[in-house]
Amino acid sequence: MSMPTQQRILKTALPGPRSIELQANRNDALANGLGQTLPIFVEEAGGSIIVDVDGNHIIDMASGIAVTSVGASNPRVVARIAAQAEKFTHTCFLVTQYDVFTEVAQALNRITPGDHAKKTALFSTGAEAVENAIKIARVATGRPAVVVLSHAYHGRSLLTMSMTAKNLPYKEGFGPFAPEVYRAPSPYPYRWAGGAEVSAEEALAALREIIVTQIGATNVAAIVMEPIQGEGGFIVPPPGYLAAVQELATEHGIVFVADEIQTGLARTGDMFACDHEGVVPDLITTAKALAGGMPLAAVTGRAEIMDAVPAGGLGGTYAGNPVACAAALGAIEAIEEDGLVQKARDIEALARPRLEALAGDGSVVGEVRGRGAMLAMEFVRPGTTEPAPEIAKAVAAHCHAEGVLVLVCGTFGNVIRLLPPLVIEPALLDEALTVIEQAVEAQR
Ligand code: PLZ
Repeated sequence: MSMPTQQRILKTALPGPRSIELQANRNDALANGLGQTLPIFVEEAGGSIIVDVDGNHIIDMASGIAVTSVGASNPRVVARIAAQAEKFTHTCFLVTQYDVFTEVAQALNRITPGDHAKKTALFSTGAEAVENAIKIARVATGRPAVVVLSHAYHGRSLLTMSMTAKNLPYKEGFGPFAPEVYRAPSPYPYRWAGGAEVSAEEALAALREIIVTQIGATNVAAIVMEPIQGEGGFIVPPPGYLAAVQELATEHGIVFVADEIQTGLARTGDMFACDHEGVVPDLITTAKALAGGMPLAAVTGRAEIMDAVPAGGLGGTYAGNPVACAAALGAIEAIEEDGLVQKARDIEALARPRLEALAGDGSVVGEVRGRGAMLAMEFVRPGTTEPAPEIAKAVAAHCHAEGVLVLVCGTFGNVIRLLPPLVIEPALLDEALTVIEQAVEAQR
C-alpha cells in the first residue's frame, strides 16, 4: 500500500475536468436528495490527503465527518480489514458468531467512561445506535418519553430525525414524526436569550421545567445529548451542565444517553468528551471514528440497563459486521498506541490561537469554539451576532478552491468546522490554517 505524499498539490482547478465528467454521470444516475460538499471524485486517500481523479492532493480537514480520525487508509485498519476479508466477510452475528464482535465490545466496555459493569451491542450506523439506545432505555424504564436539545443532531431515521432539531434539510416534508420526543433549550453560550453567557444552573432549570412540569419525570425514559453538539455548530455547554444533567436523570430514574458519535474516540482531546468533566453517562453511543471508515456503531452502558431487552430484541443483518469489527480493533489500537488523544490536544494548541486571532471586534468571526481537534468558527455580520451563512459559504468555497476541505455546519449554516485526521502532520495543518486565514481575510 502506498501512502500519497502528504502535501497539497493542485494540478487543475477544482473540480478538475475528470471530476466534471463523472459529475454528469452522477447527476443522471443519482437521486436528487443526496447532497455534496465538494464535487470532486476520489481516486485514493491516505493520512490527511485526498487525491482526486485529476491528481489533485487536497488537505482533509473533515475526516469524512469525524470518521477517519486515525487517518484515511490507516495501515493498522487496512491490514485488519484485509486479513478478516480473507477469512470471511459475513455470517450475520445473529446466526453464527465470531469472536471479533466480542473483542470490540470488550474494548468499548474498557475505554468508555466509568468503571462500573458495562455491556455493549454493535450496530452499523450512528442513527441505528441512537435508536437502539432509546429501545433499551424504554424497556429498562417502562417509560415512553425522550428528551433532547435544540440544535441537536441524532440521525436521519424516523426516530432520530424526530430527535434532530433542524428542519431544513433534515425534516422538511418527511413527517409525521415519531411521538414522545420533547425538546429543551440547548445551553448555547453565544446565543442564549438576552445575549448573556448561560450558566449551567440556568440551563438545567429549563431542562428540569420541561421534564418535571411538562412531561412528568416518571414518563421520561431517556435524556439524549451530544456532549458537544456537532452538526448544530460545535456548541460547547457551560462547565458543569452535563454532570448536572446526569444527576437530574439519576434522581428521576431516567437513562442519560451521551451521543458521542461525533465527539468520541479521541476527537476532543479525551477518549470521550464526557471524560473532560468526569461525567459518566448511563449509556453512550459511538460510531464514526470507531472503525476507521467502516460502518460500525455501538451502544455501551450499565450492564443492568443494557440487559433489560430480552434475547432477540436487538440486532440487524449487518450489525457488527466482522470486517467492520476487525477495522475497529485496528482503529482503537491506533488511537491507543499512537497517542491520538494527545495528538488531538496538540492540534488544538496549534490551531486555536490562529483561529482566535481571526475573531474580535468588527470581525466576521463572532466566536471560535470547540475542543481538541473539533474546532469551529461562527460567522456573523460584523459588529452584530446576526448569523452570516453567506460568509461561511464564501470562506468554505475559498478553501475548497485552494484544496483545503472544510465543512460548514450549524443550525444557521454559519459555522465552519475543522475535523482533521488526528494524525495530520503539523506542517500540513499549518498550511491548511494559512489557507483558512486567507479565506477569512478575503471576507473582511
Ligand atoms: N449522532 C452526534 O453527528 C452523524 C451526519 C451526516 P449516522 N453526523 C453526520 C448527514 O448529513 O447525514 C451523527 C452525529 C451524531 C448521530 C449521527 C448519525 O450517524 O452514522 O450518519 O447515522
